[in-house]
Amino acid sequence: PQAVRLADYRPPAFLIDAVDLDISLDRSKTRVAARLAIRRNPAGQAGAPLALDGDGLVLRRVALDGAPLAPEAYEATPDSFLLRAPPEGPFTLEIETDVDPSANTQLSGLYRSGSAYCTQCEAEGFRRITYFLDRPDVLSVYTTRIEADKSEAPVLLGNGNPVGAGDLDGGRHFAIWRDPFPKPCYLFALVGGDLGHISESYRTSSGRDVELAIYVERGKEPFASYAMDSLVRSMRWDEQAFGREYDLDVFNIVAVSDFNMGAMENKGLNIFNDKYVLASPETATDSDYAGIESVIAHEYFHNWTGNRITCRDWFQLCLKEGLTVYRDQEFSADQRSRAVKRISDVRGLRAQQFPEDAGPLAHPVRPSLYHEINNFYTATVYEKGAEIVRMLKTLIGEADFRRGMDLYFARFDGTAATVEDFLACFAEASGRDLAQFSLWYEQAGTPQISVQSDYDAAAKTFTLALEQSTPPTPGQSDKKPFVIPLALGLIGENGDELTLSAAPGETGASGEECARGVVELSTPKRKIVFENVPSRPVASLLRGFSAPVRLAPPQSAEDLERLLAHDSDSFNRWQAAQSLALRSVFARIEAARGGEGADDKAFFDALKRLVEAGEGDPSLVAQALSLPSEIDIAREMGKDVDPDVIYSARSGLRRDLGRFLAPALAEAHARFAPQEGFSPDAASAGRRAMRNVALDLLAAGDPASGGPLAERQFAEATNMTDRICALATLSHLPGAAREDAFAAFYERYRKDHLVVDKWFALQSTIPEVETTARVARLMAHEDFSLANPNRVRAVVGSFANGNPTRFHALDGSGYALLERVVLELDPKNPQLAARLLSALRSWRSLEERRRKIAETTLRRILATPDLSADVSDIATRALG
Ligand code: HT7
Ligand code: ZN
Repeated sequence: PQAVRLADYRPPAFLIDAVDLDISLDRSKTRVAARLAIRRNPAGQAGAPLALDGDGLVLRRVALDGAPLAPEAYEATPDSFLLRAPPEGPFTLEIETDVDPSANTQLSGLYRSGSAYCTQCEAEGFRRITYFLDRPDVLSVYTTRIEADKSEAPVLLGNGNPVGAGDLDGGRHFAIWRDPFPKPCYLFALVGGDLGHISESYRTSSGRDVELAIYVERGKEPFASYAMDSLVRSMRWDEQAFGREYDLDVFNIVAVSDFNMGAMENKGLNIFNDKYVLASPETATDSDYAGIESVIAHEYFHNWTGNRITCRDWFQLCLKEGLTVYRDQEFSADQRSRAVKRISDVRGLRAQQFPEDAGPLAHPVRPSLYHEINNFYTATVYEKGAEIVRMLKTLIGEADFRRGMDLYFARFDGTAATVEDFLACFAEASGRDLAQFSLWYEQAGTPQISVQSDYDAAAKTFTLALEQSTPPTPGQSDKKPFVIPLALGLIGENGDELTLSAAPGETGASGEECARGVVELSTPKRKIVFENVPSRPVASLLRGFSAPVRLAPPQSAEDLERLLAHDSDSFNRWQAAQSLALRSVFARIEAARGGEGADDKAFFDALKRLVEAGEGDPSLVAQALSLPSEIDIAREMGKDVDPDVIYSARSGLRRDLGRFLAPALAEAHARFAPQEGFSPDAASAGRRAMRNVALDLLAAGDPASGGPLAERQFAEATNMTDRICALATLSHLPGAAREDAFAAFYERYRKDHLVVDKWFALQSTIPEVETTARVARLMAHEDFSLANPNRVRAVVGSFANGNPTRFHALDGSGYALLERVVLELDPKNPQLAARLLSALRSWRSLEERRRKIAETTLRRILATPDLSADVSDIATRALG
């Protein structure tokens, strides 16, 4: 496919003010009649023909201003429509196309999920329904008439408000929906099916009544109540935190089981992967509940950041996605423990975005070129995009940030905006020049910050010498310095927080920086001298992870222990535990090569004190005990990664820690036993997290006692979190008990596809040689289907992304399995195939033998005939 470049952006030559759709649903031949009110765009290229996008369409009829078009007046292929000489004035174009929803395995455009009809139009799916100017800067008002068999699809939903409905001859019926808010076609949606629903009335802060409904497979209605609760809380929060009210009379959510991503924010009609809607204590884990809350919020928040203000072009994707992720993260932080939420977001960023930024698929948060836009729904655009918004707020302060957001909403409502438009609002609100800040959108790569510290006991000064550098990334060899907000504090000898006092002169931090505890690093180097420091402090740097950077080199063990015990910043206390664990793993790796072994005594003692303290937030203690994953360790290593070496060093640490803490862990496991009744709230989830991390470490320390404890918990569990965590612990202990538990789990939940996904995923991540064969068996299981993305992700995605020793097996069997699935899936669902292939994005950081096999695999995939644009783009860039 052709490269698309940001620099080539031109306004559309035509605008489409109104779209009237008449869609007659049929399983294999759905008739789509579109009437488009078109006019030339005064800002567009004069005299241009009208070129509409299509994708696999069958044209039935076309008319201009009511008269059929002569064949020589236009040129139509399945993928394009050209009106050679459009009128100079406004005109109406009527186009009738046929589409086959049953044959749509890509899950883009109009397709069937189970027995329902549904759509997915972002990014370029609308062109698979009708010919159109399929670009986000063409905003139209839509009226949609949907017709279907009443028995097959008694529920007919569209965007906007319902304005009509009725019965027709032959058992058919119709519904008419009108959306008064101009929108790009990627926000179009319809649903038809025999669905159940729950509903609730919501009154906005200005007193408007909105009817909320969540549609699900019949019989699943009770499972949607947490999603509804999350929706109501999201709506209230957006009013309070951002002054944003909902704007239609109805808000509908539909859950479907076949969906390429998490959910979609179609105006007034969000369509969800049912994984992010359905929950009950018996079937959903605490992390499922948290996921539902955040995805419901995310899609709802798009109503303002994405829908009312949309993107001018797909290069601006972060404008809606980064900002909306930031908003959903803040929402969840307000609903739950802010510290735990931050830790979990940073874990996610480091696990997904850092490797992306360090490998061949690295791209700026706002890319300047793409071949396949579907491959740019990335952790960089979403998660790093959110970090940029958070940094902006840190830099300009809360009040100016809110003023900037208000200005953005006021100025760009109803338009398709750019990152420049967004930043200009904050520059205006704060009076600050954001030119250098905008580099965060333009330059890829994760900045490294190195720190030298020096305490002068005689002068009672403490000096920090900071330096930033950013490694080269594809197409960007030289990086300019970023503006980096560095939140910091100094921890004194007794663990007290020292007051920051800047030394006068050039090298001091400003009074304001000291007062806020945030210094700015905007040059390659900066030296900061603090005065009146009574004794050697430990610097607590990058508090709350105030910028998406790497800090190097790590501090000494003693400094980290001081931070773990005393830092007032919860994030950095957790970070200290992670850094100490990493030191231990690396020492163990060295020891295996004949070097000095790890001395973990002080670290283990510190963790023991945390577990025994029994006060504070158990979820924070659970986080401190959750060691860096094998993938975290590989990332820190950076090069010549051998997953087997990492696995055995990490297992050794878990074993030793489990043994050392055994009595405290056993006590915690008992202390946090389930209470009467189940609540998904953060406090209860924190208790469960602590209980389950204790169980897992106990079993790592002593399988002989931990195994039976896990078996008991598995059998007696009263909620899915406790049951699946027990099963996860058992999954690391080969033997009959484990296999019996898997069999019992399947028997119990075989009717619930979301729980069966967990059963598949857990087996795919067993770190044993036999697992690759097990995964092949799972793919032959009667419940496995390549047509269902959640199932494919559960089996193959979990294997490739969550089982490093097996996926990177030295005999190449893991890569061979991925290759086979990618190539089989590609003709059916290229978006999903491409995402799976991204598991190979860090192949260059592997040790030589694995690197060679990975490269050969990528080359073979790339040489396969008829590869989709999606997969060939990933393979090409991964090799590039
Ligand atoms: N904005 C939505 C993105 C999305 C999507 C993109 C490409 C292909 C399929 C898709 N489904 C949903 C989801 C979101 O970020 O809110
Ligand atoms: Zn989004």
